[in-house]
Amino acid sequence: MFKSGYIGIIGKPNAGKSTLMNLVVGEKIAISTHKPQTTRNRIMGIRTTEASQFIFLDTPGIHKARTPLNRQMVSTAMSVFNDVNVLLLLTDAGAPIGRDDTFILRSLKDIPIPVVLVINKIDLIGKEKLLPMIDEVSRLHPFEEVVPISALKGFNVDRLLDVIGKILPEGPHYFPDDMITDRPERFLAAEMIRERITLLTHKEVPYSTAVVIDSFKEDTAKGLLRIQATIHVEKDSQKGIIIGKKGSMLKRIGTGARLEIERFFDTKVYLELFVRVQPNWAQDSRMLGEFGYPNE
Ligand SMILES: Nc1nc2c(ncn2[C@@H]2O[C@H](COP(=O)(O)OP(=O)(O)O)[C@@H](O)[C@H]2O)c(=O)[nH]1
Ligand SMILES: [Mg+2]
Repeated sequence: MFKSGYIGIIGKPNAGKSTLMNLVVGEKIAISTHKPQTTRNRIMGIRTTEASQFIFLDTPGIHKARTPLNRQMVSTAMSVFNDVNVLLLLTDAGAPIGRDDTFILRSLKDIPIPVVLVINKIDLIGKEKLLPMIDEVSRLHPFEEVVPISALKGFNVDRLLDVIGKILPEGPHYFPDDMITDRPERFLAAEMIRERITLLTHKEVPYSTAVVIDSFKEDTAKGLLRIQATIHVEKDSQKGIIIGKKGSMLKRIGTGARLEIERFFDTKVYLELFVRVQPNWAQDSRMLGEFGYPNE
């Protein structure tokens, strides 16, 4: 009997959703950093084995959002409620159940989909804290199961996969067995550039940045991939930060992203980056769509 279906990964920002998805898919397809709100789109990750095909949907964090970009991200996350066989709600064992978790639980109240509560980051807490925590959170919702894991260390993730396998129905191979994501290569490349910017810059800069791939071409004669991308920021001062003294920051961003893209695509890469000021793009719904954040 072949089991297959869709699994939505939801939770507050920074709970470890993208880390979990990358682990189960076996490739880094969703970028993940220590800064909240790194994931902006819904990203599919497919895990196919002899007995099953699990189709995971990684989502932006759900929280009380104020800005248009953040509201868009939350509505993207919540849109998976309608399309999945099971939801994994990730919480962070290192942080108390807070406002964002309560907000998510309230929005799950009338949803007739099985929810598995995944207590992530158990490597951060002692064993003596885990049992009372499981006891406490089990009361918050009629969860199908409560599974403590560490996505970072890979603890107990096999158990989570077993639980998912039990819930999913018998089904077809929805996707080819070697497919790991629905996102095109240019999207992944843009995300790797954005990840580098998120890691290397501070304060509002990562949140004011969007990366658009202008050209993505395989040069078969030279055996390399030529990528041109524009980094959009909202202000001149941010452009200055991204470029850095004599271009030093842009160089670090470019080198870091290039190495990551080369590793992923297993080819030499020639990466050219441009920086452009696009005032208020994160407030502008037309621009959000153009930059790859449409209403999903
Ligand atoms: N200690 C610990 N850190 C984790 C674990 N899972 C994720 N993280 C870290 O938490 C941060 C946020 O992870 P990410 O996957 O981007 O969270 P997301 O916003 O929910 O997608 C990153 O710095 C991860 O390395 C875990 O199991 N243990
Ligand atoms: Mg994420």
